[in-house]
Amino acid sequence: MKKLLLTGFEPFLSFPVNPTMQVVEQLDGKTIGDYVIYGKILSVNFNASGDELLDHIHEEKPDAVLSLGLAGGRYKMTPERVALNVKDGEPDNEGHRPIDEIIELEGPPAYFSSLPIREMVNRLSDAGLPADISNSAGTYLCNNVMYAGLHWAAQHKSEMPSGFLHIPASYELAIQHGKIPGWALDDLVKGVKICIETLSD
Ligand code: PCA
Repeated sequence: MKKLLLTGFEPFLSFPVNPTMQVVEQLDGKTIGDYVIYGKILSVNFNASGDELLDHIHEEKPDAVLSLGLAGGRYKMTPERVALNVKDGEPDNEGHRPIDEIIELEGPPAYFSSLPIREMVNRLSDAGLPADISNSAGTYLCNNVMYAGLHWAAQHKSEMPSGFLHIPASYELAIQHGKIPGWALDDLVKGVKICIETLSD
């Protein structure tokens, strides 16, 4: 059986709950396709989250990595196409706010996801779940973690598929927030399972 490292994030900014945490908690320890799921929650901290991901990669030695992030306001599930070598944006949970910073001084400007993102979108759509490829993971923590995983794989000449899926808010979060669309948590879980199944075939 192969191992899949599935990560989510803690709450941040104006989002008092993060549905990625709930999805990861529900799927941790489950078997999906060829993979046993190892679920971990990352902090929303520019100085720590990339290293947290790499520590989990070193500890668990996964065969694939799928990181989840909340994209509050998006209507669809969106596998990300690229990670940029940039940190910039709103303050993280420690109040740290990088402006126009480089993540890895020696790293390339960007990495493409090594997940089968087109197949993921096709299968999500076939299952009746709105989905699209996103061409920007932003420059906040999600991009930072996606870049960290792909940079590690490049440096270690690893063929481990790695990448990022942004998910919409849950109903619970949408109601608390008041200005963003929401999905049923069960549908968010179903969509993430479909993406993981795509890795098995
Ligand atoms: N989403 C944020 C960071 C944490 C999360 O769940 C992002 O899109 O960068």
